[in-house]
Formats: sequence, structure tokens, C-alpha cells
Amino acid sequence: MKNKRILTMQDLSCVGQCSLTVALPILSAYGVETCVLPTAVLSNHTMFKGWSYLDLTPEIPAIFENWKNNGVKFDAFLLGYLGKAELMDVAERCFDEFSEAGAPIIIDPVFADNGKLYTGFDINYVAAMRKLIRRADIILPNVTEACFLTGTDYVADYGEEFVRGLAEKLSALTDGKVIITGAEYGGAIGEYVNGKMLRHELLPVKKHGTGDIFASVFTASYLGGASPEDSCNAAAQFVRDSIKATDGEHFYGVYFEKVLKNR
Ligand code: PXL
Repeated sequence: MKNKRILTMQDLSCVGQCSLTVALPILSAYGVETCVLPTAVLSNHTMFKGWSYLDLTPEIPAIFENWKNNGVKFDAFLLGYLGKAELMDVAERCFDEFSEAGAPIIIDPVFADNGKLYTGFDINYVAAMRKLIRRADIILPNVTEACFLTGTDYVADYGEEFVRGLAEKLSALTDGKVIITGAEYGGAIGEYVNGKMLRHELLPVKKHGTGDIFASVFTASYLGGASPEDSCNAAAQFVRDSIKATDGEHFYGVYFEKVLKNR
């Protein structure tokens, strides 16, 4: 059987266990041929106290030109942290030029959490993402991103009705499937998918990079034929195991490698 070939477009943070250094090993370990479009090279992710940033946007036309000349196409796309609003148009061009028929586009918006935009993002980025998600087959925003995308005020003490309302508003912005991740209330965490809430054990620690791990495992499971619900369950379990495998002193990510090795 032909192997699935995915393109994942996000930054390469050299240190930090996030974005490409997570997506590449996870998708590959699940048997998906994983191609990358690095949007920028950072010394480390932006939760550290400083970082270098080399924007690779100027290189992308040459990359596309050569893919075109070599007849490269992809069976799926996974987008994560892009970092710059102008990369949304680049992403659209990429879908137009390099999709095999029916290739699913999975977009994790990755620009905010805990009620706040990540460093370096602004409302223009949100507006560009709002436009890009029209092209998605599946979107994986967290609650904060869902609030920004729908122009809803974030409240910290939300519950199921709030999340359901966000999903309904998001459905007006995309024909794709809306999955809201990391919905944390009532002592549990989970996803809103296909009209219902999945609930999982909530661990008492928050760690960086877990959203990227969730999106990678979700995508690998989904491309392997699992339903969106089962893919969420698999991804949530993987994240939970990764957090549990992590030394408490480790500040910047989780030891997902241990979980990958043992699966
Ligand atoms: O994990 C999301 C992420 C990805 N890439 C970079 C980041 C972050 C989160 O802060 O800074 C560069």
C-alpha cells in the first residue's frame, strides 16, 4: 500500500520540544512520510527568555519552484505555529499547488493560550488565521484561540456551554470540522468534537509543546483511519503519558520521546 505523504508547515525551534522537532518524529513513527516546510529557524521557542529568529519566508518561492519541477504532491497538510501573517497566503498557495486530490488540511492555529496572545502575535495575525481556516478540513484551536477567532471575550471560568457556543460560532467561519482542544473545567480536560465533549484526566501541571504533540498524534491517528473522536482520545492519552514521563525540573517541554519509544 502506498505510504501517506504529509507536509507539515511550522517553525523549527532548535531547542524546545515543540513544532517541527515534535511533529517530525511523531508523524514518522506512526508510519507517515513526513515532509517539512520550516517557516523560520529559532534558537529556541518563545517561552524562553530570549531567542534568535531567522525568517525563511524569502526562501519559500525557491522551495515551491523546485517541488513543482519535481512533481511533488502531498496527501495531507498539518499547519502549526507560522509566526507571520503573510505566511497564510503562502500556505494557501501551497494547498493550491501541491495537494493530491482530497488531501485533508489540518490547521492548529497556535497563536494564544490562557486568555492571551503568544509573544509576537497581534490582531492582524488573528484576522489572517480567520481567513485561512476557511480552507481547513479540520481545525484544532484551543479555547483561547477559539475566542480570538470568533471575537468572543475570554472568561477563565468557562464550562461546556461556553465551549459549545465557540464551536458553533467557528462553524460559521469554516466548512471544516471544528475540534476545540484543551477545554479545562470541572476538574477534567478534553475536546469538543462532533457535538460532544470528551473528558480526560487533568494533570496538575502545564507544559509547553503539548498542543503540538496533540496535533501530531491526532493527525497521525486520523490519517491511519481512526475517527476524529478516537484520534482525540489517542492524542490526549499520548500527551498525558508524556507529561507523566517528564522530570518535574524540566521547564520547556515534555519527554514525549519516552512515550514514542514505548508505544
Ligand atoms: O508550541 C507552540 C510554539 C511553537 N513554536 C514556537 C513557539 C511556540 C509557543 O510558544 O514559541 C516558536
